[in-house]
Amino acid sequence: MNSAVQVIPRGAYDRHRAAGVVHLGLGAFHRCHQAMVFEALLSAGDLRWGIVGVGMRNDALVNALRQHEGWYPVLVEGDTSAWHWVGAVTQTLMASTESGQVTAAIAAPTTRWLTLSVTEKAYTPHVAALIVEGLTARRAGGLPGLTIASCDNLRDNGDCLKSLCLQVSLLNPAVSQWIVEHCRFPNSMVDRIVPAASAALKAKALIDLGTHAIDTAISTEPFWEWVIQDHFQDPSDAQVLRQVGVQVVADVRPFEDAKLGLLNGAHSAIAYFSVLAGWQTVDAFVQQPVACEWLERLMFQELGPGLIRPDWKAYANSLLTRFKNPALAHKTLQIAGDSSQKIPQRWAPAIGLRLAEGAPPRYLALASAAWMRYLLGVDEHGAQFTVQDPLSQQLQAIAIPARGDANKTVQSLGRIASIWGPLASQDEAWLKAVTQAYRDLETYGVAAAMQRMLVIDAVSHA
Ligand code: CS2
Repeated sequence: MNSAVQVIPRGAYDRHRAAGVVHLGLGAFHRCHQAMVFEALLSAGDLRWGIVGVGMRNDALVNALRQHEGWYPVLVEGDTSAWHWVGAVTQTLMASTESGQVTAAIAAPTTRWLTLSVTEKAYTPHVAALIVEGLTARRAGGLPGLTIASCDNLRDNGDCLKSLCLQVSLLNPAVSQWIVEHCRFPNSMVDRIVPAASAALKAKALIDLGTHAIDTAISTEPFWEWVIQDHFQDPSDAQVLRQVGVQVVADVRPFEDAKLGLLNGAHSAIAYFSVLAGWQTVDAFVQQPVACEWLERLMFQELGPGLIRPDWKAYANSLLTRFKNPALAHKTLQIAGDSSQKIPQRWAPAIGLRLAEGAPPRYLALASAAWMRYLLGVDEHGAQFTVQDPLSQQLQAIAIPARGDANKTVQSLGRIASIWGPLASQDEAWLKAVTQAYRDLETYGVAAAMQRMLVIDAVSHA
């Protein structure tokens, strides 16, 4: 078929011999991030990075991948576009029906790494139990421990996973001790924007590659970053990963804080405003001069200062460029999901920092008010949408009866300490700023409330 889009040929490595990694969570992000890093290692001849991909929820995807023996195409879209075939996922399993095989895969002699991208809300004893079952079998088989790497947007994601596994193994102290002695849980920062596959992408896959590519195609941006703590069960992996562009560092914190605050923090703000205003994609938000200027202020005045990633300003500028990539068509409603799990990671630290300096952050107050307004599940034009969140029922049961009452809304939603942190949820000046912001949103609407804020700032700095 004729196509202007380049198609990179498939890697020529022996997939039947490729093994070494079990990955939990076969979502779009994993397939465009870590799996492509491991694909590079496999293509360079190191066969220890073949992946047993475990679908945690999406059985349809697992079935689709199976039909193509795990192969799937990734469209990398920037100034130029190219399809890359990825074959690193050599085997697929479903956690729901094949947990015994998952345990066996974790306990296989060839397995060296166990990785996860299961989203923030899935860090539960249930997932840890699956891991610990596999590790118990490894120990019983006299096998070495594993590097167990979380690839989710959580602060201290490796430490968090480790403590969850140790909690679950408490009843079996010998296993607990074995995990501590033999396994390593590096913290990491992962970054690549990967929207859910759209109908438009499926159409491109059909035209460029043929029908067999439709169900598994996925697209992403050229940029990616994986910064991981130098803390591996096999220390020589550090050098191996560096060869394909992974940054292996002693301390991930500066990178993690910058990414969660600037990228994810900005994303969440973009998402709630956009869902309310009816802007469907991230690029639709940043293409508007007022919204883009407002976002820059949020990033440079409130989310950025205090970060210790040395190049955070350059990173913030590069994010604005990434957000403008129109090819991604990254849906704002998708990003808005799971807000109760995301806000504590993304906004709460910056709010706390600014409050400690003595002034409630005004841009974050408007974003927080937008989140509260978003929980009503209806946009500024009266169109309804679904609030996807593990706590949606509880949150909407607070938000909906308080509709139209800014004070009641903020006094109830703003005091949830698990979302805002113990300080902000008790800080009267902050709650007052959010209440005022909520009134502004109700009175003027999203676009005019942003513009008003910019004008007031310009006048007060004149
Ligand atoms: C986004 C992230 O959906 C979201 O909440 O903020 O998935 C974001 O695209 C990635 O973390 C980028 O690395």
